[in-house]
Amino acid sequence: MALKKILTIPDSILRQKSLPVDKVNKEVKTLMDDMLNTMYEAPGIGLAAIQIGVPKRIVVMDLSKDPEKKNPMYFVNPEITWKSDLKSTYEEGCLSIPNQFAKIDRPEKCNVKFLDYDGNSKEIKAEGLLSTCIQHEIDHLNGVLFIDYLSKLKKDIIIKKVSKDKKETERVVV
Ligand code: GNR
Ligand code: NI
Repeated sequence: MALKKILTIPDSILRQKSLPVDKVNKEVKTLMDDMLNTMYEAPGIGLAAIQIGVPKRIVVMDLSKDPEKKNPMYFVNPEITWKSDLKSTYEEGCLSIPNQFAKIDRPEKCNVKFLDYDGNSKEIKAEGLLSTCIQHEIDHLNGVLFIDYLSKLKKDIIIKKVSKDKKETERVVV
């Protein structure tokens, strides 16, 4: 199973809007397997296909606290069908924005409709970390990043920091 490179800001591909998947076929399943392994390797708790450069509406997630007990979740064409008016705050990070964290307000609860790994239609009620994470991932599918919710000043500082770190890493590699 292939590990893919995770794109980081300011890569403009991360701003593309991903397209719906019309069938959960073998190709889509292989992509989901590669995404899951790339996410575990990172490590992270969620990954959207666009983060490895594929503009399809696919998300994988694993919120299990025990690395021995894997709990992979797959969301194809996820859609929020309901969200609470009540908001909650969570300290978010993103594999595409390495080493940067910020408190973000989002609806505390939401309902999400999607296709699972077998292509079956599902709808779940999400709260807590699952609610935060699925909203973060659906944002990726729409080209939105958590830094877009920050002030211009905070956002610019993060973009500058990540760009600088990226250039320094490039220098070491070269
Ligand atoms: O690994 C991740 N952790 C995380 C923490 C708080 C809120 C959202 C996330 S998702 C992130 C992985 C990622 O970038 N997914 O797109
Ligand atoms: Ni992210």
